[in-house]
Amino acid sequence: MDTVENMSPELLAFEARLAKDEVIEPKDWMPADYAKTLLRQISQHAHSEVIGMQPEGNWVLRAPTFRAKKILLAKIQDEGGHGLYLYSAAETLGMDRSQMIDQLHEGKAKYSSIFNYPALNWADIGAIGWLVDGAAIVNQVSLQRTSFGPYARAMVRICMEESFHQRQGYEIMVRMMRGNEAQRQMAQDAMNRWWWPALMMFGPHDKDSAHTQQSMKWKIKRQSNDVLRQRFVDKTIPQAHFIGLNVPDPDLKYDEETKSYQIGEINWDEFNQVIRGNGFCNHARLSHHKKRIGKESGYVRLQLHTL
Ligand code: FAQ
Repeated sequence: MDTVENMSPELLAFEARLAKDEVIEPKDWMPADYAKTLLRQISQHAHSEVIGMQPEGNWVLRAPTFRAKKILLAKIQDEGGHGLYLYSAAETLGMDRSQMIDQLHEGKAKYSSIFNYPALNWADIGAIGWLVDGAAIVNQVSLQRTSFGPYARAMVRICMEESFHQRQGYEIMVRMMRGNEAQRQMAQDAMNRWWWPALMMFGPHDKDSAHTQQSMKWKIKRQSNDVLRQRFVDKTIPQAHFIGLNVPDPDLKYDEETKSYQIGEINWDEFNQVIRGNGFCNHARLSHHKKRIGKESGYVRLQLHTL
């Protein structure tokens, strides 16, 4: 463990900068493990944005109106853009995008568990925008203050776009809840299937989270998994109730004192299965990605060192 006596002058200066909330830039000195943690998190975030285009992409040709189709197309395009900003931010740490993609294809890098669930009906597109983008915003607003400059700046623009995405999803849910009984049932069914996986997006409980403690010391993460999950819960449940959706949690309680909801236990076995590759769509998502931009696809990838 580092003590002030055995810390190098560079490390002392780095810690002092963090303590003053200074932003760390790519050419600044940084501990190797700080860079490694950032590269892991930012590249996984980038992979999530790009893999996350798949469940929605499936619905572009099936959108119920031309307006809905245009909005969905614009949203999916934004997600691709988010992937690009994030890959660019990660590349400033010295690894090029093709290497990150190889890590994804080899199972060495993850992407968000949420994208291993299928989008079965049009209400799922509403639930993805409202719940998945809604959860992503809560996490990403916090990351706007992350200590690494390129990541923090990417988050600012991403959050603005995610906020539009969240609203387009909620609009779909509102419309379906104002529709006929079959449409209301579709919306409730989507809520039932996406609620718990959306809560899992924030990662394991703080006590079980391998990286939170160190990432918070480095100010890579500004708030813990549980704090952000609770913020999402308190923000989203009133939105569900407002349009008449039930939250599929028999243990849900409202605490008048803290003005906060207490949720039931998350199914961590399911979460672990999904991140180990055994979710409904893991195989389909990765094989589609490999087919499109894998080594054998014929897609020419730019290598940083050739630029
Ligand atoms: N899925 O110690 P922690 C979006 C892994 S963007 C899969 O707590 P950490 C926009 C974790 O990597 C959604 N794996 O980890 C959109 C670690 O494994 P590792 C993506 C997960 O990093 C919407 C292990 O478990 N957002 O949705 C998950 O401190 C619609 C231990 O966990 C981000 O990536 C999970 N849910 O905290 C796009 C945000 N949770 O790496 C298209 C940035 C945990 O050691 C359509 N990332 N793991 O092998 C973060 O804020 C953090 O990385 C957390 C996890 C909070 C996700």
